[in-house]
Amino acid sequence: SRRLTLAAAQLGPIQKAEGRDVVVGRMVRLMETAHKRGAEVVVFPELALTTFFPRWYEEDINNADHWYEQSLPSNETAPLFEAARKFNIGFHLGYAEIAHEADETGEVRKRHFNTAVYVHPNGEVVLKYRKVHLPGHREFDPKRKVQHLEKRYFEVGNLGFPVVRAPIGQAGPVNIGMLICNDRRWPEAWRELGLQQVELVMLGYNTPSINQDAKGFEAHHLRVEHSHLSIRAGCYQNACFAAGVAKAGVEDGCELFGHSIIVNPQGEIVAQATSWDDELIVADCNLDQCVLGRTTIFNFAAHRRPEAYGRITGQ
Ligand code: CDT
Repeated sequence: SRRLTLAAAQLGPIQKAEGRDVVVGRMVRLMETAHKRGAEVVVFPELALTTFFPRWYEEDINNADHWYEQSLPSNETAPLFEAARKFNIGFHLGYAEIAHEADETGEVRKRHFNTAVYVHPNGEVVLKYRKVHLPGHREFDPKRKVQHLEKRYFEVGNLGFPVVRAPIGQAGPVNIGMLICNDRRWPEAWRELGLQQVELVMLGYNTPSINQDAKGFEAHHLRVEHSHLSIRAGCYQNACFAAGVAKAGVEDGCELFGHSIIVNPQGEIVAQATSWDDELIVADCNLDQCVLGRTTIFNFAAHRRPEAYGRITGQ
C-alpha cells in the first residue's frame, strides 16, 4: 500500500510587531518534531510568516511591501529550507508574494498574491498556487471593528488550480494540489482538483472566530462546523485526503479559531488540533483509500454529467 505520514503544523498567534525570525524559529521546531514523529511532509497555514495583516488598513499598498516575500528562499526563510534538507521532510508554506510579472495586458508590474508552495526536501519548489477566492473588501470599512482587506492586498490568483505528481516520502509520486482558506468553501475549487485525480490537498487558513456580517444569523459554534463541513465534503466528494491547517489564537486582540484537521477520503477527521497554539498533528494516510471513491460513486468519467452543468461551466 502507498502510505504517507502527514503532519499539519498549526501555528499559534503571530503579533503584528513580531519578526519573521521568531516565527521561522517556531516553524523549524515544528519541523523537527514532525521528523521525530516520522512525518514525510508538513503543512503550514496560510500567510504563515506574519500576522494576518489584511486586518490592518494601509492607504498606499506600496507601504505594505514589508508583509510580502520578494523571493523564496530569502535570508529570513532559508532556515525552513535547511530544516527540510536536514530532516528530509517536504513542506507546504503559505505566504504573501510580490511578483514582478506581466499582467493580462502584457505590462510587467509589481503584483501581489496570496500564495502557497510545496517545497521538496531538496529545496525545489515543486508546486505553486495563488489564492483564487479572496474574501472581504477593498476599501476601509468604518462599520467593521476589524478589517478584512484581502481584496485590497491581493490580486485574484492567476495559476488556476494546478495538481502535480510529486515524490513524497515512501509513498512515491503523490498527486498534490492546494487551496487557500476561503477556497475551501467553494465546491468548484475542490472539483477542479478532483478532476485532476488529486490525492492530497494542502490547505492553510486564517479564520476569525467572529463573523462580523452574521448579524445573529450564524450561531457562534457554527464557525468551526462550517470549516470542517467544507473540508470533509471536499475530501469525500473528490476521494482525497486534506490537511486543513490554521493559524490560531488571539492576534492583536483578534481571535482566529484554529481546529486544524486531517481528513481522509471518506470525509472522516483522522486528526485534530486541540490547542490554539503551535501544535503538530500527524496521521498515517493510506493513499490507496482514494481508489474506492474514484472508481465507484465518484468515478467522474462514468457518472459526471457536465452537459447538465451549463450554469457552472458558463457554457
Ligand atoms: N483568510 C480567509 O480567507 N478567511 C475567510 C474569512 C473571511 S471573513 C471576511 C474564510 O473563509 O475563512
